[in-house]
Amino acid sequence: MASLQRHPDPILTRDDLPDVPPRLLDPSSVFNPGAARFLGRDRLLLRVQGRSRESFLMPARSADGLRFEVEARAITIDGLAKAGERIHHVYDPRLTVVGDTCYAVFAADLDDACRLGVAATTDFRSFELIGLDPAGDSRNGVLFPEQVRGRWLRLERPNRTALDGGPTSGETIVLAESDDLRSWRPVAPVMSGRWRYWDERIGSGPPPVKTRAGWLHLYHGVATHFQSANVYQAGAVLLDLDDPSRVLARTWNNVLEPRATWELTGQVPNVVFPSGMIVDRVDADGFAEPGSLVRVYYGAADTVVGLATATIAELIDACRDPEPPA
Ligand code: BMA
Repeated sequence: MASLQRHPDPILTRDDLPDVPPRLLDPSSVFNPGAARFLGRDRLLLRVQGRSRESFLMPARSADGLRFEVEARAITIDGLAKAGERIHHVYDPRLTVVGDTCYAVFAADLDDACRLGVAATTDFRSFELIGLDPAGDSRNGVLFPEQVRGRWLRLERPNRTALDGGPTSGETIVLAESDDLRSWRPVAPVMSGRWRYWDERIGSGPPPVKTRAGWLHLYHGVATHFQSANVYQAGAVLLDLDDPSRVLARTWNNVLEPRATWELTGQVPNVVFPSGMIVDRVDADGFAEPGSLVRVYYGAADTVVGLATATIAELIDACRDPEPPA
């Protein structure tokens, strides 16, 4: 069975974080990073929680995709303070590089809803707000790396339910489109959770990667049927290149589940939450090469950052694992 292979230890823990006074002194946790290869380096945009339990975004960079140096600063998104909303946290950014721009789609917690925002950077130092959704309640927004039929596309997951004792969640990933990255219209539902199996509630992981077999997309699934815990796992799906609302194949088994001690215990136990994915080799037409290594960065137990690897071909094979006959 094809699955992701975890690096034995977390690649980042709170011990790797420099202090950033005054809000991030001796921070609590680092998890759910956005990831991209940008300006010649592998880069992460980390979710870091201070002792106030506020979330901040800290950049990190690496020459080998394994050892990351965290910069001693939290980024600010220019224009966000003027967006007219009281925002408590900005978190779980997903990074997409288009040309010389790196876009971050992030979640912003307001008093009574979570909104998605899009910010852009060309130097990974200053980030500028392009737009914050004026309405709605969604998380796990991911931008496709190219326009399809002249429109920007993203996947997102409307929040419709509250997990038992946990955060709001949802069971459907939706495709949305935009002309300007500011206002978004829903196009069609893409996929739903599978009740009683590993992915009852679902949400997008890293942005989709273009392969000749379709858009390869990792997502998280939450099993909610255990007495006292929600178990967050990772799976994969292939979406049609021309119509990404069409699912071509979907993993029946998860490809990564909490097993290491640092995935099973922490701030929120039993969580692997894939949020970044870097593909080593892309061909001249922009398709990920089947033999290419894929590095998946994920939050573990909402406490540390893990790394898991596979090849593109292995992940595509995992999507095609047949569902057992009824
Ligand atoms: C989700 C999000 C993530 C978090 C996960 C597990 O709903 O809030 O940020 O990592 O729950 O707690």
